[in-house]
Amino acid sequence: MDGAEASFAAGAIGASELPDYGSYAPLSIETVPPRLAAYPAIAARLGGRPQDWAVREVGDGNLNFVYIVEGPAGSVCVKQALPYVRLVGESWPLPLARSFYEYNALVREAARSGHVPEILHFDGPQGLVVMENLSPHIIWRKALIARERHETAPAIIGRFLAETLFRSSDLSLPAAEKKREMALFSTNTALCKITEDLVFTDPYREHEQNRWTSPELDDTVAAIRADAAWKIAIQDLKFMFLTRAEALLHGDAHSGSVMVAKGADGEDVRLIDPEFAFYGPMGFDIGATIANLFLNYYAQDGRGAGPAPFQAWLLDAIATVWETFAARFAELWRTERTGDAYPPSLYEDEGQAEASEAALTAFLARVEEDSLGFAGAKMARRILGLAGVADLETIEPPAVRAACERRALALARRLVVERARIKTVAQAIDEAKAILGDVK
Ligand code: SR1
Ligand code: MG
Repeated sequence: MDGAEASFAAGAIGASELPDYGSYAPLSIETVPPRLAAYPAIAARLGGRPQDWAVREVGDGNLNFVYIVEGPAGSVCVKQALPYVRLVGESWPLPLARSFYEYNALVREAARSGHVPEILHFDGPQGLVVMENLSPHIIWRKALIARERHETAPAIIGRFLAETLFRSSDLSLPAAEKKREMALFSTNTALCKITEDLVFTDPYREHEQNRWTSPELDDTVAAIRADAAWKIAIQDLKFMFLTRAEALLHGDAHSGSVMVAKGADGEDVRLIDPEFAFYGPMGFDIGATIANLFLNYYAQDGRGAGPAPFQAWLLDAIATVWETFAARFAELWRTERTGDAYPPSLYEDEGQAEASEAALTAFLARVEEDSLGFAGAKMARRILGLAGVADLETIEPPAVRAACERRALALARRLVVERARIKTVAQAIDEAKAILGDVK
C-alpha cells in the first residue's frame, strides 16, 4: 500500500451480512472439481476439463480442510471451513463464518502490507476461499524444525506486523471507521473463545482436553496449577486480550501460519490463515511470533547434535522481528498518523515533535512489554494444553522432550509473571540463554 490507509468503509460488510449457509456442502476430493468448475475464472486458471484436475488434501492445521488442485494450465489452493474443529471432530462444532473473517482479514492485510496469498475467489455460503497455490513454499515451522534458515523471514514478519497493526488502529483510521471495522470482526466470537480458553484458561486448570508429556511433566503441571502468581498474571493478560481493541490482529501468528520459499529471485514469505482475526492488543500477534521461535529454540536441544548455531540464529531472528516491527512502526507514526489517536495537531503542528517522539517511545515500550507477556502465554499453552507444536511433540524419547519443555516453561513463567522486570526483547533473550545455560 502506498501512503494513506485504504478505506474499507464504503465496502464494509456488517455482521448482519454474514453469508447464508443454507446451501453449504462440505467438499471431498471428488466434489472439489465440480465445485470449482462453477467459478469461471478458477476453471480458466486450471485449464482443461474438471475431470483432468488432480486434487489432494494437504491441510495440517487444526481447524479446516485444504485442497491443492492442479490442472493442465495452473493450480490453486482451496480452503473450506468445516462446521466443526478438525483436530477434535464433530463433537466440537465451530461456525462456518470463520471463513468470512479470514477472507475479510486477508483483504485488509493485502492492502495494508502484502505478504499474504492472493485471493482468487471467495464463496461465502460455502465457507470457501480459493487462493493462489503457494509453491514451492513450505510451512515455516517445518523449516525451523529442520534448521533451515530463511534469512528474510523475521524482518518481513516484523514489517508485516507493524503495517497491519498500525494501519488498522486508531493511529491510522478515523474513529468512526475503526469502530465499523471493530464491529465487523466483533462477531468472530467463537474463534476468540478458543484462544480465551486454550491459551489463557485451560492450561491452568484440570480440563479433559489438556495434553502434556506424561508422566514426565505431571509434577510440573500440578505445580503450575497451584502457582497463584502465574494464575493471576495469565488472567491479567486474558483481560487485556478481551478488552484492548487496539488493532486488527491476525490472531494466530505462529510459525505454522507462515509459508516460506527460496527461489532464484530470493526468498518469499507469506502470512496465511487469519481466521482468528479480531480487534485486540497489538502485543498478542507479536508475542505469538516470538513465542514460537522461543519454542523452537528450546526444542532444538532435543533434535540432534550441534544445535547451538541454529539456536543463536533463532535468538537473532527474535531480535529482528521486534527491531523491524519497532522501526517500521516508528516510521508509520511519523508519516501516517491520520487517525484520532495522538493527532499531529497536538504535537508536530504545534512545533512539539519531541513530544510526539516521547509518546511514540512510551507506546512502543508498552507494546514490547505486552508482547513478551503474550509470548509467555503462547509458549505455555503449547506444552500444557490442547494443540501442541510439532517442534516439541516429535522429540523422542519423552524424557528428552520433557527436558526441553521444562526449559520452555521456565521462560514462559518469567515472561508472564515477571513482566514488570523483563520489559525488553533483549532482556528476554538473555533470560532464554540463561535458562538454557543453567541446565547444560
Ligand atoms: C482447536 S484449535 C487449536 C489451535 O489451533 C490454532 O492454530 C489456534 O492456535 C488454536 O488455538
Ligand atoms: Mg491455522
